[in-house]
Formats: sequence, structure tokens, C-alpha cells
Amino acid sequence: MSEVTSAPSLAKRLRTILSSDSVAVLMEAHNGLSAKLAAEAGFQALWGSGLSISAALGVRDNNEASWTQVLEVLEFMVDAAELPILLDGDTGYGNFNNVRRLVRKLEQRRVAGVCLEDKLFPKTNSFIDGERQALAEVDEFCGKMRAAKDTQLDPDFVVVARTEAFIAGWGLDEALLRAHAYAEAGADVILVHSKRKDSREILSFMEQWDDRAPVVIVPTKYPTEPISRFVRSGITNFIFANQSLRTVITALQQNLRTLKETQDLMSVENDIAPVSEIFRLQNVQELKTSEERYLPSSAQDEARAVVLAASKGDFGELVKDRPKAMLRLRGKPIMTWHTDAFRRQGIRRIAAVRGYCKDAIDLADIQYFDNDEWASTGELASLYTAREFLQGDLVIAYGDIVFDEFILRNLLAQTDGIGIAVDGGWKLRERADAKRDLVITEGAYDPVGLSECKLVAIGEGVAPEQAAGEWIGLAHFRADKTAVLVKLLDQLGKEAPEALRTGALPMLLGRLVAAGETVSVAHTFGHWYDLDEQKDLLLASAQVKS
Ligand code: SPV
Ligand code: MG
Repeated sequence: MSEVTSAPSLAKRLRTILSSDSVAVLMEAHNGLSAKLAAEAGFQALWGSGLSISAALGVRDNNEASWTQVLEVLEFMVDAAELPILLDGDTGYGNFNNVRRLVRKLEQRRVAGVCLEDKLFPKTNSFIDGERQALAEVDEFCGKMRAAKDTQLDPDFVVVARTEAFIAGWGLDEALLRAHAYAEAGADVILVHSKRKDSREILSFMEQWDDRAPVVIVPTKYPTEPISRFVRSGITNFIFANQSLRTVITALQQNLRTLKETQDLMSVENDIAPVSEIFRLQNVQELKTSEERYLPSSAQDEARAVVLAASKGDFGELVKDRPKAMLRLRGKPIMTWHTDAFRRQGIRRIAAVRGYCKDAIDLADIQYFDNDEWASTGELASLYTAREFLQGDLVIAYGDIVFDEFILRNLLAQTDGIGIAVDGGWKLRERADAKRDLVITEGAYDPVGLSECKLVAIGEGVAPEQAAGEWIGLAHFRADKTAVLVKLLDQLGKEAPEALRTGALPMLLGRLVAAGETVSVAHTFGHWYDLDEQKDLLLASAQVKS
């Protein structure tokens, strides 16, 4: 019997983090993007900072943003990061009754816990005139704690009690008294806050704290104190409460000043994230994939092209940090030569299969599929990673060729069902390498495409003396034949998985012919370049038409 397991809830994750003996940092976030970036940086939990969220909204940390506005921000953060978030719930936005509704709404939005502080509504940030801030009555605050604990439906939802006794200048005894009372009233964790520049208050607190609940601290004002000092005192939970927001402020101030002064986009261009990075963070890819699935097929009938760009290539140092499809030819990546040509022919839906150095292929407006086993698999395996994209009118292109655009234009115009572009002048290209996709055809060489010429055999087994040309690595399928192609790939996957894993495209074309499909030939005479090594790149740079 298979065991059903489900991932722990966000609340459970927060509870585990805060109650474990390992050091944990709750990283501040103030919107969906900063939450996502913190998750990508490896933080396991977030602090929904009142200071940072209010500042990001352009208001003060004085409950000027309503609690439902804060809740909206939190909802975006949870969805973006899928991390447990401890909300800085200030004073609970009112009395025990407001706390109850807050807890209910937080749980509904999968916020993992709330931290309530013993001040009065509307609160003021702890670092502004701390001594003048009034503290809540202990009993009243304990009532809020009990109300929160009684309200939560998920037993793992975390309620943190924060005492501001040190902030308000009431001293150690008051801090201890309050912390004990709050733990007694049900608080899961105690936050003891200090605005001293050293660890003195916190360490004196820890000397007398009886560990009846874990402690968390916010070392904003004492950043020079090493975390290890607190760990030795028994604290393992730390809130980095505002460093993301401060990072944003510094970066924005600097670049906005520069842009204002220079009025030159290039003055910042190389120091800021590319637009493609925004798309990645927004997970644009997922939407593209879902469109394939859910949009009506008329939208899918639009012509599309897929570029196979998973391989590394024999380019030595040149491909140290990028695949050959990203090598530059006359200043633009090889892949951009493809995409420009496709777009000029009205093909806007373009996909690329990446493998080697996949992160180096980051051109915008391309749908990416990844063949992570590129080193041990072949072209068909790469093509198959893009299976869901293989529909409608489809061009398949090798990522390591460049071609004059008329070849693509002719191929598109001449294909009825399945077509390939073949070089009739292949013999003129002197090359020692044996890896050429030679073809035998039936019908005359005809660059204008007036007479019929079709594929008889291709690839391994075609001897040079029989060959009528060389396939250049461009194929075109009309929509009904794309369906045939996918069927064949699926069938291979079932009946000959090793062939699918390691096979090359000529094998597939050969199988289509063997299955009775007509593969028509669009001719060229040169005007394309097979980029296998550096000298090919040099030759193409000198000759290709831009
Ligand atoms: C916050 O981040 O809003 C906090 C921590 O409450 S502090 O600003 O240090 O009070
Ligand atoms: Mg706060």
C-alpha cells in the first residue's frame, strides 16, 4: 500500500524552526518580490516587518496602513515565496477582539504566525522616542495572547509575544515579569527587544530566563554583536528586520541619482537586473506552458519554431561559460540569428531546448525547455523535452547553424506536409569531418522549388557517392504532420526508449519516410554554415548576410 505523505504546513515549518536548537534567521520581506528573493537566497522563514511593509507602501510605521492592507501584502508574500512568514502584527490593531479576527484572517491566508507587542494602538516604531512609549497593561496583553491561542484553528500557528520593556526603559525585572506572564498566557515564543548598541540587556535577560519558551531577538541596533554570543546565551532565533528594504533604498537612491544626472540609460544598464530576470522571477515560463494547455487551439495554430541548443560544441575556451548557440556572430548570439529570422517570417512562438550552461541562454520572449541530461543524450531526447510545444505549424532547427534567410522562406513556402532544407552544393564545402547528414533524394535539384523533390534516405548509411545533398538542420512540419511527428516520438518512447534517448533527427526523418510519409526537399546551394568549431565561426562571420 502506498503511503500518503503531505508537505508540512507553513505554520508547522515555522514552529519547527523556532523551537529547534539550530540557528534560524527570519529574513525581512516587504512584498512578493522581496519574499521571493529571500527564498531564493536560501532563507527558511520570513519576517513580515511592520516597518518595512509600511515604508514600502510609502507610509509611517504608525498603523497608517490598515491591517487589511497589510494582509493583502502578506498574501502576495506567501504566494510568491511559499515560506513560513511571521507577521509583525504590532499591537494586534486593537484589543483582544481585533486580535481574534486578525488570527483568523492570517490563518486563512497561510501566514504561519503573528508577533504581538505590548504597546498601545496606534503604535510607534520602537526606535522612535522609545522611552516615551506607553506599555500595555500586563493583564490586558495576556488577554490578547489567550484570545489569539484560543482562536487559531491550526495548532501549529505560532503566536509570539514581544515585550518592549527595555525599549520603554522599564528595565530587566519588568522584561522578565512580562515575558513570564506572556509565556504563561500561552505565547509560543518570546521576543525581547532592545535598542542598546550592545548585547547587555539581552544577555542579562537570558541569564535569568528559565527557558519556558524559546526567545527571538531583533539585532538591528546592535549589529556588531556576533550572533555566536547570543547563541551561547541560549538564543537561536534571529530576526533580520529591515535589511532587504534598506538594500533597496540604497540601490534605488544611487541609480536614480545617476539616471537623473546623466539622462543616459547606459549609465546603469550593466549594473541592474536584465528584464529577462524579472520575467524569470515572475515565472512567465509557467504561464506560457499553461497557455499551451488551456488556450483554445486556434491560438496554438500560430506557427512556431523550436531550436535545439543543448550541446556544448568543440569551441574550447569560447564555450567555457556558454553553449555554442550563445556564441556571438557579428556581435549577436547565434540563437538570435535564428529568432530574428523566424520573427521576420512571422513565427513568433519560439522555444529553445537548453542543456549545457543553460542559464547562459537567457534571451527574452523565448520559451525554454531543459534537457538536463544533455551530456549523455541526443537530439531526440532534447526535442522530446519540448513535447508540449510540438504542435501546429512547426519549424525545427539545429542551434549550431546559421543560414541565409531565403532558405527558411523557401522551406516555409514549399512545404506541404513535411519539408527539409537541403544543400545541393555540399561537395563544395571542403570538410574532413564525417558527421554530415547526407541525403538521397528522388527528383531533380531545383532551387526554385517548381519541380517535386523528395527525401528517400538520410544520415547514416548514405555514402557520399550516392548523396544528392546535405540536410542543413532545418525542418518544417505542417500542423497535421507535427501531430504525426509527436505520435512517432511517443511510440519510440514506448517501444524503443534507448532510440529516443540517444537518437538524432535524421533517424526520425528516416523513420517518417519508412512509415510512408512524404518529406519534401527545399534546395539551397550553400548560403548556410554548420558551426562545429572556431574556424566555422570565422568563416560564417565573414560571409553570412545580416
Ligand atoms: C519591524 O520590523 O517592524 C519591527 C522590528 O517591529 S523594529 O523595527 O526593530 O521594531
Ligand atoms: Mg514593527
